[in-house]
Order: sequence, then C-alpha cells, then structure tokens
Amino acid sequence: MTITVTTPPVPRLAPEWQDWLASNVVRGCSDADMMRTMRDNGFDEQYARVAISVVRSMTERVQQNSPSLLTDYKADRIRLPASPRIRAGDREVQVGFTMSDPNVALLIDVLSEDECSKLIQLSAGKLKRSEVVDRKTGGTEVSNVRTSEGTHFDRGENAVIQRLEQRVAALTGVPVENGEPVQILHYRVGGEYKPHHDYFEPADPGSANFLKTGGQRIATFVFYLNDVDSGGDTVFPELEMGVAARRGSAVYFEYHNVEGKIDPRCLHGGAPVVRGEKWIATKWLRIGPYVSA
Ligand SMILES: O=C(O)CCC(=O)C(=O)O
Repeated sequence: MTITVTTPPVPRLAPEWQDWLASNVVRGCSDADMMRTMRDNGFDEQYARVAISVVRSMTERVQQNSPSLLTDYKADRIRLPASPRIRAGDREVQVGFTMSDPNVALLIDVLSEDECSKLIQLSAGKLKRSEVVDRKTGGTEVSNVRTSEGTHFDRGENAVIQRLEQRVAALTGVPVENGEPVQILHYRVGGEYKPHHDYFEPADPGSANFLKTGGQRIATFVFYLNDVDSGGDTVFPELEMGVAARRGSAVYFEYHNVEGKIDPRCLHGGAPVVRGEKWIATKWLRIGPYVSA
C-alpha cells in the first residue's frame, strides 16, 4: 500500500509585506524588529521567520548586484485614473485638475457635507496643539512652523473614516494598510503651516525612527472639511500654485518624480487663515503597511 502524505500549501506572502520586509532590510532593520511587527499583525512565528530570512537573502543579493534597484520608490505617473469623473469606491468624484511632474490633483466632492460635519464634530472635544517632526531626534515638538490644533482617528475608527480610507485606496491603488491615521487639523485666524515637505528627509538622523513604521511616505491627501471665509489656501511655492479650501474637496500630491527620486517641488504649506476658521483632514500614504510605533 502506498501512503501519500500531502502538506497543506504554504500561503504566499502578500506583495505589500514582501515590499515592507525588503525596505526594512535595506534600512538595516534587525530580524527581531521585523519579527515583532509581523507577530503583532497575526503572522505565525515560524512562517514569519522563514519569510524574513528569504526576503533578507534575496534583498541582500539584489543590493550587492544592482544597488540602484532598491534605493527609491518610483512614481511613473499620477496614481489617479485620467478622467473628469472617477469612481472612488462608493462615491463618484469630480477631478478639478491634474498635473504631472510633480503629480498633483484636485478632487471635488470626495466627502459629503454630512461626512465633513461629522469629522469636525467628533474631533472638536479632543484637539491638542499640533507638533512637527524633530529632524534630529526622530521625535516631535511644538513649533511656530505649525500653529494649528489637531487630533487623529485610528484606521477604521468610525464609519466616516472607513469610507474615507476606502475611497483613498480605490483612487490610488495604495492599500488601506499603507495609510497613516487620519489627522484632523483646526486653524484659527492667523493659524498656518509654513511650507514643508511631508516625506522624511533621507539625510536627517531622525528619519530612521519614522521610516520604521511603513517606510517612506509617498503621497498626501488634504481633505477640506469647511469653506474658509478668507485665506487658508494650501500653497505650493515651487509650483506657484494655491488650492482654496472648499468643503468636501481634496488636494492630492505625490513626492517622487519619474526617475524614482524624491522631488522637493512638492513643498507645500497651509497659508494663514485671514477670516473664519479652517478644518482639514490629512491622510499620508506610506510605501509599505503602516503599523504605529
Ligand atoms: O493646511 C494645509 O492646507 C496643509 C496641511 C499640510 O501641509 C499637512 O498637513 O501636511
């Protein structure tokens, strides 16, 4: 008699996790750190160990043979479909304009009036002075560069956030898991966010700490939750362009050029509010799955 032993197929590691492991190896992360994150995300320990060792050995070989392949993320073209009206999951969205080099788009009616009001209402009681990244230490600090108050919602925290995240994923093709928690910001008269970059500057000593949780940022959505009476545009000084805050619309921009290099022309800021107030929701997208530290 012949006994055939069959072993169940080993599930394939999702491409996002392969990318996440590879980018961590490139950054010099230890196996123990990667293991901890995979375990926290429900991976079996033995499976995670094998996955880390396979991706590490493949990545190190590529690193030796063609180092340029691993250095950067490449934005070939804007991650949004080219059409005046596009489907964003459960909602049809109007495209106000798109530009490439660098990739920027204005999206109209991405959030309904009710959704905007709900996000404001849910945030109102829990706002704290906003902070900025400390580029030396990898911590955060209060600074006059950013004079807003803010709070955040964890991924999937409520129904409006879930819809927003699904729309972002449908528009960009970037998985929900690669999104940072939605930040809600409130600016009063005079409140502003001086021009800055949202990516973590590779040369800064503090960046390594932020890169641990999903790799480099690749794109931003700024959703406008109210109309601002005067001022408060999102400004792009290098592009000589400003986007007015209009309830329900969003400006989307990416940070990498067609050569896969970070393009500093995505410099942007929130101009001072002159009259009224400004509420926005910011969503940053990472190259790999984001797991908060
Ligand atoms: O306030 C704005 O319009 C821009 C906000 C911003 O730059 C950010 O949150 O990174």
